[in-house]
Amino acid sequence: MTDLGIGIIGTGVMGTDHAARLAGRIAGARLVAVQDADRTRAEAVGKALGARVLGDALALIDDPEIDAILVCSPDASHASLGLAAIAAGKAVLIEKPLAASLAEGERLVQAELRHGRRLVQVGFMRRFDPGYTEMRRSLVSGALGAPLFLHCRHRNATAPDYITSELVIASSAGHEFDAARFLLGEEIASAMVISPPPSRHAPTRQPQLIVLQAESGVAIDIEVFNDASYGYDVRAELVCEDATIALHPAPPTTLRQAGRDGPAVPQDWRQRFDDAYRLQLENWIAALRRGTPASGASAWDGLAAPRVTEACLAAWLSGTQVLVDIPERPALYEPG
Ligand code: ISE
Repeated sequence: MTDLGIGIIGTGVMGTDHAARLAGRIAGARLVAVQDADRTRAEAVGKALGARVLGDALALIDDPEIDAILVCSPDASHASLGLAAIAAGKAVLIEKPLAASLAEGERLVQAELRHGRRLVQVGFMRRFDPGYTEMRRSLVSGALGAPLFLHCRHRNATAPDYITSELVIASSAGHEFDAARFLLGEEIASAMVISPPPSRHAPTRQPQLIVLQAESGVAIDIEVFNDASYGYDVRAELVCEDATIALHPAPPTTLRQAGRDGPAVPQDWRQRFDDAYRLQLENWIAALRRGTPASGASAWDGLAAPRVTEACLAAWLSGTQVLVDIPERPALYEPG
């Protein structure tokens, strides 16, 4: 079977990262073309990796040499590009978020339902991180007993100025909402939010402490702190009746510096989740080649995160606990 032709829309931080991975390390696929609103940026990636550079995202989707598309462009374009990929009958992996708003995400899900076959995967890469998958596997095995608490920490060293207190929830915490749904295998039922004062490093945005309750009653607390200075630090501990299990990212090096000895802390998510991004792409390509639905987050999962976000934002503004709207899951999105 010939390699799948892949096109990447958006050659910013994530598009460039995926392009390098696809061009070098993923069997069964080849990077055919890239596109970016900033042509110079696209040309730099295309030239370095031997891919064609196209001027228009829709032309890339319709290109006969391209079998599947990676969408890494700004959030506001995700839904329309996803719709165009569905209309062309091509598989598409959309970097999170699925869409910039709940309404746009719903349109995408409706289009996929009308198409009748799953074409959309959302880039919630943590579902492929060896730590998270092992936590899920242990829980499902029954060895831990029933889950009671899930403690999550999400710290960025720093964040761009456009990240507001709302985006701390909508953008950063979105990964935690999906990770909690993935680990527990159930929906989130309610949300509360408490905000400590801003750090002096970013006086205009508040870190957030989010407390969720899953449908079964499992209590989930999430610290999201985008200005932690020291590095990128994602933690999770699942406390169950008979045992607890926690992520233990093993950095490949130990740093001895300034009188201290310890594991180095990654500076951003590309380093921390390098394995997860690679495994996500490998699984996506392998599923497409087999002709089976991809095993990553579906468009339905992509829509669940903004539903939890919506409840969190209402809870934040009102200072109360808010229920999450959980519609019935269509058969197309039942776990396989
Ligand atoms: C960013 O968009 C991501 O997806 C990162 O994984 C997350 O850590 C960061 O906070 C987000 O802004």
